[in-house]
Amino acid sequence: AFLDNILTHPTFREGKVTVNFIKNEPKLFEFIEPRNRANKLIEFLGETIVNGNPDVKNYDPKHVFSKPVIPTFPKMEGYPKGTKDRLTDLGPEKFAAWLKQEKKVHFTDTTMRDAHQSLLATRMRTDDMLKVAEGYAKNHPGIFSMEVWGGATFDVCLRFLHENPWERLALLRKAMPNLLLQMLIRGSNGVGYTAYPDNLIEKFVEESWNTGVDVFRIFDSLNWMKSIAPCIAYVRKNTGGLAEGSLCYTGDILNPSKTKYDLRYYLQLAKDIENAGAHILGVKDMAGLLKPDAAYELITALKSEIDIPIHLHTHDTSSIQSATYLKAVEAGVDVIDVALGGLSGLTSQPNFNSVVEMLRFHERENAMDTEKLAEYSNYWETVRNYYYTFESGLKSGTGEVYDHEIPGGQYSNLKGQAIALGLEDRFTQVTKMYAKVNAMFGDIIKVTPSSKVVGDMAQYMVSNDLSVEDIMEKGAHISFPESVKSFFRGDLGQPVGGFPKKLQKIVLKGEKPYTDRPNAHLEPIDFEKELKAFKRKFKKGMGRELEMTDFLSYKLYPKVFTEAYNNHVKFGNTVNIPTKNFFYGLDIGEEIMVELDRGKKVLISLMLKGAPDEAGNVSIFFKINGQLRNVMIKDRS
Ligand code: 3PY
Ligand code: ZN
Repeated sequence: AFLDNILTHPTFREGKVTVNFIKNEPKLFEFIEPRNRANKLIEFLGETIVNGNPDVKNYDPKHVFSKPVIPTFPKMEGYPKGTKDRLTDLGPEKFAAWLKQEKKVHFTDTTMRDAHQSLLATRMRTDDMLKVAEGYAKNHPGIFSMEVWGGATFDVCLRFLHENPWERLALLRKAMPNLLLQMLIRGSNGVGYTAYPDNLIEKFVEESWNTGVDVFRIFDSLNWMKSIAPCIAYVRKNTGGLAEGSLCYTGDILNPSKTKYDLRYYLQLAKDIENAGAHILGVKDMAGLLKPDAAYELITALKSEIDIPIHLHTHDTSSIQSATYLKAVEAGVDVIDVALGGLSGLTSQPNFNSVVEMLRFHERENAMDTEKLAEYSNYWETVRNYYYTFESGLKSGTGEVYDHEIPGGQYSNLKGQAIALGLEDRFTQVTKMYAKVNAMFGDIIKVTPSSKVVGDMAQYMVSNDLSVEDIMEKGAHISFPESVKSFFRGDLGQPVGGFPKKLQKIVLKGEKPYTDRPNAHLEPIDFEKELKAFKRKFKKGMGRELEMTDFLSYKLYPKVFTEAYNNHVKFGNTVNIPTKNFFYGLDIGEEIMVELDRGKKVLISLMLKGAPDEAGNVSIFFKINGQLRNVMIKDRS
């Protein structure tokens, strides 16, 4: 019929067909599209089958995957009311007041952000989240917030998963309309590794709210108020959401020999954050250094000094952080961060299911349906298997974290690299060097991106056999890693107590550092003009009109966005390919159902994989909805 429609079209009949005909009459040609899209998908799958997903290392084709069981939930029409409804009713100020007067402790579930960032190198795909998001939100309306966005997820979505992070957020928003959605934002560094123009961060905050974020956990990698305060102001001005200004905890307030970050320091910072307009105070213990007794002391003091509710975040790297939570709960903390069992523990957050049990019959108990929590935990535990090539290999908690102070996510990353290279013994050298570098830098706050600077320097020194003395004595002849130079130049802001002057001179070699906000040196963005140019540059689109959010992705990560775009042009939309097949291809005879962009589903099966010809091309036969198709893939091995 479509052919008839074309053949009988006046333009065609009058013999005036040009390329414009297709452009002007897109409806007539719609049939071509799904077919094109399916062809692109098998190009992608073919590539993965022949050459492997470039992001995957050490895949064992004999690895056994089991099928995750999606918890069944009683069919509910609507969603039970939750915290998002309350925020809409009350607005942020009154919401914060409500939270503060709650007797029970509340929970943030980090499974869809920090947990997989810390355990699986941030590789969790949207597809696996969406399978359970709706049911989870319906079954657990008592959860305070779902941390689902920001941190490293933005970069990894674009760079490795061929996903649009904004689309992830929008889809999760739709699936969980009753719960607060939370993101992590690195102050003036946004979701990147260096400072961005202020108006870019402002626009980013606004679009995040428009797309679905309610709680903005704002921190700075040096605890620098000049990076935290503007971001709090943007949330207040451009959104109806909650600004959670956060202090990053390091050191040990109970250790009398560690005087730089003492209780007084944290109390002052908390007051500054409150005065900057935060609705909630975040206490972000990114390395899991806050010991139980220190937590009691810190939270008790904060509770008496500030008026906003307190939200505690930790990592279980040492394996004792649930004790910290218990003490914090007894000191009156308002919300704590936990991850569902299957993705909890070690460098991730403490186990949600167990923390709920720990607090059963406690006077601040917040009863949850633990049977259902367990079902979701089991789901994640099985899903986790799809990501096994991204596991760090970490097997147990470590007390050494109190010495090296490496944040959870960074620890599993570094450890994973060492294990993969067979350099586990070298890893201890790196962690010890990490501590030395920190001391040499003047004992700084270490969290993305400042933690990366320390890590880069430590790895550089270990691999070049350099000691601290070498740096201080022969540094003039050493060319330092880019991130280190940038740090000493002031690109990440100013550390507490300033830079160690002698080392700064050695690193910068005469270049002049600055002491004001790095953002002040950056040209503001002319959104109107640049957005137009952006749309022209990427005019092939991504199967849809490009928007402001795409432009923001581009401004934050120009190179990564361009690659994601090129990938999309080549392979189309790959987000609906099941995770196992996205990373590891298909087995002969395996059949999968993939949804194309507009709700159209195709059945794809792998029939045959040929041997490479002389030119190295491999012929692969698929069936798409029963029809045989063939792609030729160059074997690049
Ligand atoms: C991030 O910035 O991604 C973090 O999770 C820091 O802890
Ligand atoms: Zn964290």
